[in-house]
Amino acid sequence: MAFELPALPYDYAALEPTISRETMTLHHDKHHAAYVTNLNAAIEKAPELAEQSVEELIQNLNDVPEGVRAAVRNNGGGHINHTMFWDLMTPDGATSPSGLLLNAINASFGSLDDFKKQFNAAGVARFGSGWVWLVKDNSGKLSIVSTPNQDNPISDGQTPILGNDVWEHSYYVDYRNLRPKYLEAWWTVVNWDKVAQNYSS
Ligand code: MN3
Repeated sequence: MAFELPALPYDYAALEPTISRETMTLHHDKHHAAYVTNLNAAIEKAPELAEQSVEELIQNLNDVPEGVRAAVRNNGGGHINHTMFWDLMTPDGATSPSGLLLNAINASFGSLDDFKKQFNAAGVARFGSGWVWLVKDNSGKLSIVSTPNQDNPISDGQTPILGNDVWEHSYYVDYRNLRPKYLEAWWTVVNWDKVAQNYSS
């Protein structure tokens, strides 16, 4: 019943030149793999948690025993965040949103360009390591939030439909210290079909 590292849904080099094979290999095979290994080690210390999905664990962190709570938060978060992240990128999906999703983006941010600007700005403003997210509330309204470390908005009752990883490990090989350049380039590999699916589900 241990958690498992999911395979990448495309080749390691599929997102080049935006994200290199080297970055994808390190990011998936080393970083994501370590979150899974460390999450399983934490669950071994609290076997009563073994029946829960990682989503359930992260949604109800206060129910996780204190002795393993930080490990579950960081590594369960790392597992859930990266599993979502791989699916949000593609070499060949829709390159922009349409339909209901585009309407919701326009309603919340004015335009797709304004949305991207605000999302990138939130990613740049995250001090240290973390994520920037597009989240949906219960009424379907969209907003941008940023979380530190491997925290996921589901811990705050929000539903993430898009997220970008602004830890240095996601861009340092390809963009060095230039996080804004990475955030800007990343839109070329976003899988808007998947974002639309997350929005409507
Ligand atoms: Mn990462």
